[in-house]
Amino acid sequence: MPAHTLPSPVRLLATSGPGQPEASPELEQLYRSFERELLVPLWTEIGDLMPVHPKSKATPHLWRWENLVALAGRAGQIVPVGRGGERRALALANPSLGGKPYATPTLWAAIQYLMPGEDAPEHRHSQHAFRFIVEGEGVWTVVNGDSIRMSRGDFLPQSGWNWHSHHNAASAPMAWIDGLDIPFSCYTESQFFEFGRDQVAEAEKAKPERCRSERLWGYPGLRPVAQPEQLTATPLLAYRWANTDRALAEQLALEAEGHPATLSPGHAAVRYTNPTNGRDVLPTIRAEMHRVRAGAQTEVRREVGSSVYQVFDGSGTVTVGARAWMVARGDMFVVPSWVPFSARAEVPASAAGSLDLFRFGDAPIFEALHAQRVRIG
Ligand code: 1HN
Repeated sequence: MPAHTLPSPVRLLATSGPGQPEASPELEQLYRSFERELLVPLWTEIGDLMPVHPKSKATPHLWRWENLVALAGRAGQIVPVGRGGERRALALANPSLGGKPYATPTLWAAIQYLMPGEDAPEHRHSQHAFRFIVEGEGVWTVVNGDSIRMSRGDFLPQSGWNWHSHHNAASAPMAWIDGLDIPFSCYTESQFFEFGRDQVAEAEKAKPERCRSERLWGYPGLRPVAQPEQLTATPLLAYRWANTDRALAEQLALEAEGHPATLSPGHAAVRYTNPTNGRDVLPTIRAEMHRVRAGAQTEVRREVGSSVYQVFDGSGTVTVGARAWMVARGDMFVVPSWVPFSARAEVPASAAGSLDLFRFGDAPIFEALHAQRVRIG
């Protein structure tokens, strides 16, 4: 049997510095013995194990929507969607996460594309997911038999272990983004997956304007008394753009009238919540929409945990750590843990515009563990 060896990154080297022993032949021998026994002394490691604040492996990165859509469209021409591959989805791979299809250490983000008349087959998984639609319409997603219209600006949470399939009922292709907690569930080795029926009944491919969950749960401040009091994931399966837009516009209008309503001057924000408890829509994923008034700038914020943003509308500049990008509709970018983030909305040449940013992140995980911290400024 070959002796165990530690992978080279943890091969023990005598180093100089505070708290380090003098290099000597005896120390070398001791370190080789540690290696043979698969032991690592803390004094050589503590700086990496316990940095003074989070130092993310992920890097800030931006993907341009025009490239994402162009490549998804090419895949639409030559890659069929069906059982086995399951989804025509292209995942954003953060350049410093070892080639894995992970946008951040906890979050998966992708553009998904369906050609006219196409079906993405039914399955379910324990990972929590959502869809957000930056442009287009015509696809219905069927979640446990409830057919949900997908249109620009809508947010559709889909908690783990619910059956789902998608159907493009329109005569044009449609793209949208998916977010899932796949990296987190991989890291915690908690994944389950099951195939569903190969064909969804035609009757389930209904195209209602409003899905059953909206008809039951979609009224602010009103809950159906017959339903459970507390649900860990939201029972409301579609959050419509008209409501989100109105909520943001009113925050800015109230601010202009002198009433406190916004996060900071010119920066309105809403969080999508579970109507049974007011908490995040999904156990592992927080989702929000932010609106920055033309010419305004958000405060600089650092948070424990990572986020992915998609520009919903408008244009401006986003600054993530040492990177800054001019962004426009559809562009997606990553804000790693504890990296400072701010956004400034461009002043458009004509008409009053604002910068709308859809954001999703892993904050519920850290809040549940009492590990959340935020620093402003
Ligand atoms: C999935 O089921 C969807 O239902 C999207 O649209 C992305 C990525 C990995 C595994 C399952 C969807 C997915 C996924």
